[in-house]
Amino acid sequence: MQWRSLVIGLVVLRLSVSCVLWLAFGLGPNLSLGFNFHLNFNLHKLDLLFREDKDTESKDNSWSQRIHGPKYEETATTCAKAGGEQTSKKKKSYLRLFDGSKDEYARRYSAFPDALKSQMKEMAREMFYFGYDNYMKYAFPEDELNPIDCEGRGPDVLNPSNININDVLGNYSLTLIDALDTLLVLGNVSEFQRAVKLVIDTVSFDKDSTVQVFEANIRILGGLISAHILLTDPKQPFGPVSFEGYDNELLHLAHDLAVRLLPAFEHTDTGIPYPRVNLKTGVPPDSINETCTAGAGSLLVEFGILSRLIGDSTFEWVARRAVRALWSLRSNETGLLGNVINIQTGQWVGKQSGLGAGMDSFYEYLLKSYILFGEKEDYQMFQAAYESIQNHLRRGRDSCNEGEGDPPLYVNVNMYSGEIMNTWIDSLQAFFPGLQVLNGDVDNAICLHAFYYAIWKRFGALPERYNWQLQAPDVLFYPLRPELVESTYLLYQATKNPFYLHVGMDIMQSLEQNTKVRCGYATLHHVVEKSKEDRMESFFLSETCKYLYLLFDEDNPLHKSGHKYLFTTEGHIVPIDKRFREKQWDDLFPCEEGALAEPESTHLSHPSNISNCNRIPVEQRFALPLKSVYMRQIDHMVGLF
Ligand code: DMJ
Repeated sequence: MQWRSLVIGLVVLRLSVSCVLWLAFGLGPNLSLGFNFHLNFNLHKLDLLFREDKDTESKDNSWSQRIHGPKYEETATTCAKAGGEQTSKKKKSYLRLFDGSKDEYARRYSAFPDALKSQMKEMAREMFYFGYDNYMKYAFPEDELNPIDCEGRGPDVLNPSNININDVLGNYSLTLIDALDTLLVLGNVSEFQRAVKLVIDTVSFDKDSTVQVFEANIRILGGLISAHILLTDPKQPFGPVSFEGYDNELLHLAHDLAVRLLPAFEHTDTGIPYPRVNLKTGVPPDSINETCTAGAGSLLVEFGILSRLIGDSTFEWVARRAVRALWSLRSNETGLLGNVINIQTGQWVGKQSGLGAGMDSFYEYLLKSYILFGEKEDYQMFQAAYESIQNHLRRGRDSCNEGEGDPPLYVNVNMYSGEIMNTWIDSLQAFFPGLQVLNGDVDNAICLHAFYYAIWKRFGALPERYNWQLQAPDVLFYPLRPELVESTYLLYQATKNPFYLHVGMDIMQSLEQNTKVRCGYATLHHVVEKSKEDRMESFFLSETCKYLYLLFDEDNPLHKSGHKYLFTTEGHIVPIDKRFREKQWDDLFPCEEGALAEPESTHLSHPSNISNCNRIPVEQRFALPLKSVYMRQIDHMVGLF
């Protein structure tokens, strides 16, 4: 009986809403119960009805216009007629229709009590230890924890072609190495020391494991060098971390691994490395000649630090040569790179240019290498790449917090023509707002982050691919990735806006609710149904938990010690230290010009650092980072209401 009343009530309500819209704008018949598509469709009708200047607005800044293609055109004609009278009477924007509700957002997000912050910090700490302790109990020395069956997981030896597993798991206690510096961030010096000793005593790279060079570099090499640097830092900002008898073993292990990765850089005509090596035997004879841009071009931070620590330029040289080779193959027309390349011919096999899978950390390491090593060519490449991204990938209104039109979004385009190739964005792209913060572009960072946060709110996770045209996931899994919380943390550092603490809390609560299982946190197999896979990737402890904890721990030595740190793409912390800016060798490429010719003026405008937050207008630091009207617009566009 109650159900029936409820259903009848809903139908009546729906019909009333339709009637009102029908009378006002002629929209009634389109407002169906399957509202995701239609609401979006209606948004464009509203947009057209109230657009101030249809001709100038309809230039190429509206990505949602592309959703509907020819249908949009037809609608545009009809609506332009229908709305002509109203627009001539009074110029309006559909955004105003949302204005009435702005307080709802301000109420929800504009404060975050200290007590809640402490509670969230504790929750993040417990989250880490639930995963870490269970890994140590049930899985170590294997690579990963299967959190549902409470078992360890190593490489899939029975199925060598299972690259989803074998690219990452090398039979080298991956999760422990990846988690080392998180232990220090959490202030657990004794467990850090115990873990370091375990690594020294048990890990060997003399294994018949074929791993991806990129994954071994960011997770293992990065984990080892970060732990080594923190251990040997004379200032000991994380407490008395060093211990008697430590004889640079982590650095030796890192060096040993890097030497085993070097064959990837041999016998390649372009200098772009092979994607995989066998740690014992080198590049497998049946290796493919194709690799992705991120895989080949994101080795410079770890390889460069290693070179500078041990005084051997080889590692930095091969990594830099790969970056230069990729860079030289960018399109002359757009300045964009593709996502997959043939390492012998230099031909682009994948011509898609985007910010997510296959490309993400390539951009990230151009800027981070510059921040760390101070090499001008890295910054020049980054700035040129950023300009091409803004010119060819970015759609939507010009300013995040001003004006009309769709929210800014970065789409996947053909590297040569700049034409949109598909209508999805992926979960990896959520790292980009964090990089924009490092580059001082907080405005764009705020908007892109808000879009991903809206998707998170809708599913309680980020689907691996989200189709903005269909307002639905294209690829449904979520393997506990850190990118959104990473950007949330960096935006909080830049703005100190309590909004980002709420985002962090939301993320943590959904992780607890949707991914916690018997012995850890599990990959979501299906973000809608919330079914799970028995896998906890190592980056959950090295990144997701670390960024969550740091978000709520304002007094962490990382923030308060007076030293500056950089996060590698795997979230490993490295001090920005003058010793990494000093090379013990001459120019690596003495006979060649730089990757870019020297600019006329050698003056470079530097990326912002943390003190830049003082330059953010006060209202942006303490009110909502994004006006309510735009937040609501984004929520609407991802189908949240
Ligand atoms: C991490 O291993 C790194 O952040 C990498 O750059 C890409 N993404 C995964 C986690 O999602």
